[in-house]
Amino acid sequence: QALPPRKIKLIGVPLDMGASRRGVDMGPSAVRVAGLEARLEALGHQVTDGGNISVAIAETKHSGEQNARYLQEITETCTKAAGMVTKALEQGMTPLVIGGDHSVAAGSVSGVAEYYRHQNQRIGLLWIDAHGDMNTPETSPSGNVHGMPLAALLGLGPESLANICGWSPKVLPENTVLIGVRDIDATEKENIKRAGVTEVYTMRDIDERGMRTVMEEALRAAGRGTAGYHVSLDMDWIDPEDAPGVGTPVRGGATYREAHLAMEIIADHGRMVSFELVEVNPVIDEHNRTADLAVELICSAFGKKIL
Ligand code: NNH
Ligand code: MN
Ligand code: MN
Ligand code: MN
Repeated sequence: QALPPRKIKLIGVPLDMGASRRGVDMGPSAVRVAGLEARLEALGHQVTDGGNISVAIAETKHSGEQNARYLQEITETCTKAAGMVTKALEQGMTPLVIGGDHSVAAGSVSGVAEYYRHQNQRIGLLWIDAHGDMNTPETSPSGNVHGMPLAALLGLGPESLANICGWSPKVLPENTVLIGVRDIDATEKENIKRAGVTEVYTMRDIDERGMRTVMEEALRAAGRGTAGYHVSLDMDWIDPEDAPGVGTPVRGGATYREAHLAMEIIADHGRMVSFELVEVNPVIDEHNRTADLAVELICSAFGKKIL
């Protein structure tokens, strides 16, 4: 049903220091409990669960600078995640990273970019999120690092995150696409401009032009001149009606079907090189339904078809 079959390396990252609401550290467990491995294998893929990366417990650490709390611990975790992602790709496997808060993306995307850099290729990036995650410590209204990973990947900072694997930037603005945004901080807007990211599809664009058109354009931009693209899916992209178990719910998100359609289109194009799903918060979920939806969407992205 899902052709061609892939070897998938599952990497759990129980990180919640990047967010102020606690509980996303339980995300990897909730997504496993929802049957991730078995359901991917039912599609014909071969899944190897690499377990969870060891992550510091917030209570055992000092938060450090208030404009980027736990930056040091987060950088350490992201560095480990990057290494595991690069290694999975070297072994011919497709990395599937489960967070954890979205700051992990600074590591996973770095790991993918590092692998392709050795082949003189670059990658594209689909950032699917209610938020832009384009803050720097200077512009962040919250000091939460999960609002900064995309800025790091584009080379705006924070510096320690931007320089994972020893180089920066990991993606070019023309291959970076924001999809589904509806909550951008005023100062963050400037950063998006400053970074040169023009491929921004807001919820309004999806409303007016439809998910199919938006995704076709998005995939074209992410794929232009690249080896393929990494998909970074923040579950708060989806409307809280369907995904209540997220740290920062924002009304007016993608519907259940729009979300599946986006993933189905990604699968049809066949150019996704790695996938990550973040911000599932079991503490405020309802009977694990956000994690169940997460597994469904991953299956659609890995080729599950209705018929
Ligand atoms: N923009 C806000 C901040 O930087 C919120 C970020 N929260 C997210 N991002 N969940 O995806 O603090
Ligand atoms: Mn297995
Ligand atoms: Mn995010
Ligand atoms: Mn978000």
